[in-house]
Amino acid sequence: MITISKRKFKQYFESKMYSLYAQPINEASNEQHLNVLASVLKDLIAKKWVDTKIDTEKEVYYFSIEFLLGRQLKSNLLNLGVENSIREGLKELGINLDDLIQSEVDPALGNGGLGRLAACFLDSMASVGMSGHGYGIRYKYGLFKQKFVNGCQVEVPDNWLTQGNYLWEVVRPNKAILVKFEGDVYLEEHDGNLKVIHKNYIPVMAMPYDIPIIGYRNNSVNTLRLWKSEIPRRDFGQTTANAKNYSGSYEEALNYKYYTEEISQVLYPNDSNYAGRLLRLKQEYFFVSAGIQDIYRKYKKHKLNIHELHKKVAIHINDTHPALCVPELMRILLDIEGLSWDEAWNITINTISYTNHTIMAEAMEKWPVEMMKKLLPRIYMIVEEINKRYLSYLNSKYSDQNKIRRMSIINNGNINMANLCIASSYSVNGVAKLHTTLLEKEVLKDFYDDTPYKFNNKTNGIAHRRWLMSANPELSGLITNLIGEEWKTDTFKLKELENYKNDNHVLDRLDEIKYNNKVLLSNYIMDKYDIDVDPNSIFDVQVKRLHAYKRQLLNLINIMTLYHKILDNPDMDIEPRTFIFGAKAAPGYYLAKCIIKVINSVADLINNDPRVRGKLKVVFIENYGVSLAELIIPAANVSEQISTTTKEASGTSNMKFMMNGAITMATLDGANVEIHELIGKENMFLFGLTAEEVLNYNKNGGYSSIDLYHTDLGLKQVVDDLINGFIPNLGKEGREVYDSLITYNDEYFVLRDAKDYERAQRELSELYKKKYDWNRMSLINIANSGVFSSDRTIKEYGRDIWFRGCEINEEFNKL
Ligand code: CR1
Repeated sequence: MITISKRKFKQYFESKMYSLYAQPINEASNEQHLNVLASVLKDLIAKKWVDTKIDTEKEVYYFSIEFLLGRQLKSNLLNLGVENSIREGLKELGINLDDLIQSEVDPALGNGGLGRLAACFLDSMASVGMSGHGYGIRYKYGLFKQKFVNGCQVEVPDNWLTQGNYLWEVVRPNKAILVKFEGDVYLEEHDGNLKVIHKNYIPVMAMPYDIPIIGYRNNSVNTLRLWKSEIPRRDFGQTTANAKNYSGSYEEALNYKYYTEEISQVLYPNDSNYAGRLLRLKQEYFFVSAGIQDIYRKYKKHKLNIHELHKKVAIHINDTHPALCVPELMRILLDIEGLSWDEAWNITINTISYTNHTIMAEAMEKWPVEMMKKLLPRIYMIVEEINKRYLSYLNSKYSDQNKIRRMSIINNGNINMANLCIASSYSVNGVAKLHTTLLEKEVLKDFYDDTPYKFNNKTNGIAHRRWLMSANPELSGLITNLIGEEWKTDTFKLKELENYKNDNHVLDRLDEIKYNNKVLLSNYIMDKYDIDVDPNSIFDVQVKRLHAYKRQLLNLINIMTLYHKILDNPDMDIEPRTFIFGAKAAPGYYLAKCIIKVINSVADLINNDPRVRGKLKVVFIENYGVSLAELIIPAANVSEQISTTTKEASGTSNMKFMMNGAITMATLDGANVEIHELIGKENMFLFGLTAEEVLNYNKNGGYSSIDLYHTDLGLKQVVDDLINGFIPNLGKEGREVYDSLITYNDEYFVLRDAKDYERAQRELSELYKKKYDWNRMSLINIANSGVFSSDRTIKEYGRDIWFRGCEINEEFNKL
């Protein structure tokens, strides 16, 4: 927490304006105002933003290939507690703070849930006072910007660093690190000792860019360190004596420059999907190696005992993308520290913990041995050795060769990264109860049976400061008026809101606040798309990545069914609804792109049909991301969480919606299970196959979608609409979607669940007519959402994983 008076701030701002831009405030652009403000804030926190505490307490390093931060100004002001004085000060200088907040770029260095979770965790680690830092990549281009052209997704590069630098970053050239790719590795004898020599490697410089992560009203300022890849600068301190010689031709020099810079050029736009490309493997090793070397350097600087590394440092790998932390740490301990294998292994396995984020087969990373051998020769040797020892451990314990093959790290010419992570870490966690159970009982059963003590659940969470306090100030204000301030640091206190569940005055206020948020969103939709949506209609929202298993298609089929019903029965009594979508598809994911086109075409059809005017609207908001989420989620009445049961590991938008008072329409999948445990089926709408039913179907080849199609004529009509010209401006995309349902037997049970979904939607509509019942349910949702603060999640990670005595089972240690 810092304090600054309005007067002091104004002086500070003015002199910063002169020192940075040498001009008076009233001549500066909006962008310059923003830069000056960020610079003033960075100055204010500079003293607290100390580099390291490594010698006093255990530090956590969270490695993630994505950090989906969102805009920082508003949340930094909130966390520092200086918003009011700064707002006032700026006003007197003729500057509107909200304009500055809105004009900040939104760094999209992530795809979806995984990257946003990492950002929420950073916020929570700082806010609970934990010394926890992030390591990632400073991509020059973040996730593409989405535009719709004739209803189709078109990807536009996200050139977020338009000014060359990011507002909040500080570059630290003195802390650059050398990362080595390719080359030859062999052993040489030195004074009777064997030494690993790496020659002819390609040196790449990792340049650290630090972003401060400010805790909520405390003294913590942690660091997110993002690495940019560069050609080593001339004054680069580290030796490249054994490096490949690039003194050759101009062309060679250019190629080398390209090789180095390409690594941090662009974020892969796949969500829960394995890219499998050489450049991706380079990215993974690049940021992992830079981070591990950075930790090691700090550790040595403090002259700490290397044998106790695991007592001072916790390294967490967010999904398998940073899995190379394992062999990289081993490399340092073996080749640089000169420890024995057993010593090095003991430290490594007690330092590294791993989170699995998905059971989708297509997301499981497997790198070809040949690729890794060539790109990372020394790392590959270490992986091979780990595998050799792991196999001998497995062979000593089991005779079932199939099981051993399944558990092997290297198999069929591929390195299975999840297996590497599990074998080499002391903790493996899933991200919601059902997901962890599925890992233990199905997907990772062999490993769970082998080392059950490694497995644990950590249900995801969200930064309530951003998703409630900052995104929904009116609701936050009401909550504070009712129950005081304490919920801001202890969200379990939200439970006290239940005392007001029969207070009609409070329920009216809740209704009013939701309405106001809906007006804000309606205005945005009007400005952007010239579509007039009625804030009195039910705002029914599905925002997340586009993926077949998330079943935007199920939502659409229900919309089409409703549409037909109204056409058939124009006097039908229906609650007006606005269906809102937001979703990016991976550029190479053809079916997902077809679904976007179909939704857009249906939206056009419905929005232009006077027969359903005032009853139905469909809006697909382009370019969904963190900033739009902050506008959309507080305005939602209904939260669509309708994935095929077993497929969504957790979901986190479900939590954000709940905290903002939306009612969840859900399958019992991911963290919807926990929502259900908290509030019961009477406070949400449930439908669909159970996990058991889905698993049974999957074991027996699915159900027959074509039989269902022929027996349910309502469904048949809607499915046929995809190919019979009923939806204008739809061609091959409709056929593709049709085929996924009928020809390819509906892998995600869309048609199978459609009827039950329709039933649940009907019930929801009925409830909405009873205003107080609806708002009571909304209040109960908010009151029970406290457990989903990522502060809770982070404390659990700390208590059960990072700070627990993590001396792992003896037997395993000997690997
Ligand atoms: C899951 O699909 C989960 C997030 C964060 C995603 C989603 O259900 O909420 O992770 N998984 O845990 C993912 O991106 C690579 O896997």
